[in-house]
Amino acid sequence: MGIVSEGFGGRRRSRADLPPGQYLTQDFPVLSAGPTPHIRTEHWEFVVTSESGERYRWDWAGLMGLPAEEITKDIHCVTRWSKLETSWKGVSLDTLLADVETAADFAMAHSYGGYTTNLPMEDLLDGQAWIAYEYDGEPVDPEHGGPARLLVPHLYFWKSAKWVRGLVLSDSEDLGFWETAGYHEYGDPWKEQRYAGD
Ligand SMILES: Nc1nc2c(c(=O)[nH]1)N[C@H]1C(S)=C(S)[C@@H](COP(=O)(O)O)O[C@H]1N2
Ligand SMILES: [Mo]
Repeated sequence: MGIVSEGFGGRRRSRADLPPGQYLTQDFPVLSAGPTPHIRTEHWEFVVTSESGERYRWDWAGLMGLPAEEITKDIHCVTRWSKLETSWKGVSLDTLLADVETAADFAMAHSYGGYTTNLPMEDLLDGQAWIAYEYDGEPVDPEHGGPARLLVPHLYFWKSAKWVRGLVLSDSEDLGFWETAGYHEYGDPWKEQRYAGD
């Protein structure tokens, strides 16, 4: 496999589809900062906490009852691998946040296992972010964040919190796990925002 790949849809993809400093991979690497939590869907919940402290909660049945979307997007890890046209199914954050009363500018995603990552609210809306529960037509593997992960493919993939369990909305920006460790607070792969100050 060279720098040109057919992709799943047959559309010809080229180096122009790769952000600077990235290389293409066909496999799906696993990058986890700790052990893989195994969460049964009976115990799974997703909680959005607004800046006023109001909580909005979905259990697995609630998530399954929401309109789902098929998503095909390129993903870019800050360790420099990119994978083109990955296929997911999930619920858009537009759908989940539709009835959440908030004027917050920032969100912190929290995961089972303790991982966190910060995102501007505007990057979670307008068809840019999903809670994904299928990958390639199958339930998301636990090591890839199943039963459900955040998917925010326009930012470096560390923003796509695996085993996501909630969002805490806030007027001010806090830093998550990798952002506290020196990674960029925003993480735009096209601007190569890998580390703080890039
Ligand atoms: N909860 C959690 N989410 C996480 C991570 C993690 O360590 N824990 N790693 C991040 C990083 S750095 C990347 S590149 C992607 C990797 O997802 P994958 O293992 O499915 O390839 O998950 C992101 N989300
Ligand atoms: Mo990553």
